[in-house]
Amino acid sequence: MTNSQSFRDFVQDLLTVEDAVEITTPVSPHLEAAAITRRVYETRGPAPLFCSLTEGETGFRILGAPAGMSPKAKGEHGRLAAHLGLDRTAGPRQIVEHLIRAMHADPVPPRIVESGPCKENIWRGDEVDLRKLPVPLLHAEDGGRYLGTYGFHVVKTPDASWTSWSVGRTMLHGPTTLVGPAMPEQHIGIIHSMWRDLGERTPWAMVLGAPPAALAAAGMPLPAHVSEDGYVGALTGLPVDVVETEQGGLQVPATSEIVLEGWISAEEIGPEGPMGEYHGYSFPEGKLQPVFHVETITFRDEAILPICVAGLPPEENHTIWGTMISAVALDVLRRAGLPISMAWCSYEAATCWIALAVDTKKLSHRIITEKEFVDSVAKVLFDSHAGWLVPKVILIGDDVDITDINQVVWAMATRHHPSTGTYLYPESPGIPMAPYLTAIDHAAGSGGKAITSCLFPGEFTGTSLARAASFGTSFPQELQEDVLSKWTAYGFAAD
Ligand SMILES: Cc1cc2nc3c(=O)[nH]c(=O)nc-3n(C[C@H](O)[C@H](O)[C@H](O)COP(=O)(O)O)c2cc1C
Ligand SMILES: [Mn+2]
Repeated sequence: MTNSQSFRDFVQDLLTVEDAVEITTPVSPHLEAAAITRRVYETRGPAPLFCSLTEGETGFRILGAPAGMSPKAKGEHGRLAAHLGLDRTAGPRQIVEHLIRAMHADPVPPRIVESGPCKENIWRGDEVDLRKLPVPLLHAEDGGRYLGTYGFHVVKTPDASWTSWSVGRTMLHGPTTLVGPAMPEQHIGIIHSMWRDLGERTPWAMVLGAPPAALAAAGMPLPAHVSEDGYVGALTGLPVDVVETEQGGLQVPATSEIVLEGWISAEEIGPEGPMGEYHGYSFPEGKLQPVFHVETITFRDEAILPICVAGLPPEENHTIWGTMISAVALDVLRRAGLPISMAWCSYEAATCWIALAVDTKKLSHRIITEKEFVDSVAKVLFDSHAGWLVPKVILIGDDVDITDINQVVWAMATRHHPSTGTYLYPESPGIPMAPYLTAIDHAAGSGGKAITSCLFPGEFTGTSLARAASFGTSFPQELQEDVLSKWTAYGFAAD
């Protein structure tokens, strides 16, 4: 078992490398844990493990910022890399290619085992009361307390051919009920409607404190009918050990911290939200969403509930969701034969834009206008499950490192032609969450998409005259090396 396969091992390892801190001071799940977690994201502090909570039954713990960013010296993407079984030093390119490799490998289906730590404690019948868990209030303006912000839904098609694991939020609705989104474009929505069409409720489980690789895959827009469990096996190289739910019919990872078992009502809806969200805002209105009924709760001893306190980047909607979208989008574009060498949802852009690096050498070998090229990117990306999630696309020549936000800003300011470089796709359907959408957009189900080209005209013909003026490009290699070797001798501090 490695850190990517067990949340408990993952947390232990974070503590060992001092990228998590055990907090024994009593902390309230009512805003205090979230306020600390928010400050941790914003200061790149170690993930807080709250060991003494003032609400909920004793013994439960909370981990904040499970995939928050770390300081450079500790590996900026270390927590994310650890989710995926990579070394903490792995950077965006290594992470994205690792995710893509597993998409092309044969799925490794999960292995059903007899029992596991998630069965150490079982609440059934009258014992089931979600308020016994430390359900946090995450922002003062939220419409309720959120139990599920870093867990995934488990549902299966009626013919059992497709198991879907997907990250989605759930808010406390009653002692044994939750409410949360199940959008028709997301796989939980598709499967929920299959059961509804049969006139049945949807058998459902929610896993909190899942194997980190499983959580990441559940936040990844893999295509419909692809079971995330088999993808996780391919990603980690080992089948996920799963146990049968107490109610039967679904399987959940054996090492999970907390498992909720029940069903989604075919008809019933309840008020959900508002909640501070991934784009960085909170709006005053909630929505009516499906009701999830919890009939059984199983959990590990000293169970740890992970939480994401959504809002200004970077939090897990950016580090996990944004990275997973980047990998799937890059794979879709490459498979279509487009000259795209990297895709990156800049964390700073709150998963509202994706930058694409264009292989300008390959581009120059095609006889194609900018409009034709941009349209071909739009066609491939906007028709994909991943493309639905991100409304804005930026195309930049691959001399720019699109994972460096400073370089992206420089390219947008200096390469984008203000009168000809923006291409609009107003009819393209997209996620209805974008903060700028109007009531008319919501009614139409499309807020539109845009592609911003930062490609120089000469990059289509191999005749671009622009050369970056910088340390790395304006001096002979030999001189650069000489300067670097004498850097401290000049009197500067080492990098
Ligand atoms: C921390 C986090 C929270 C998320 N919350 C939601 C959510 O509440 N609703 C939603 O539709 N997607 C949410 N997502 C994104 C989905 O998990 C993602 O789009 C995934 O692809 C959905 O699974 P599916 O492709 O199997 O439908 C979240 C992702 C992360 C990482
Ligand atoms: Mn899916």
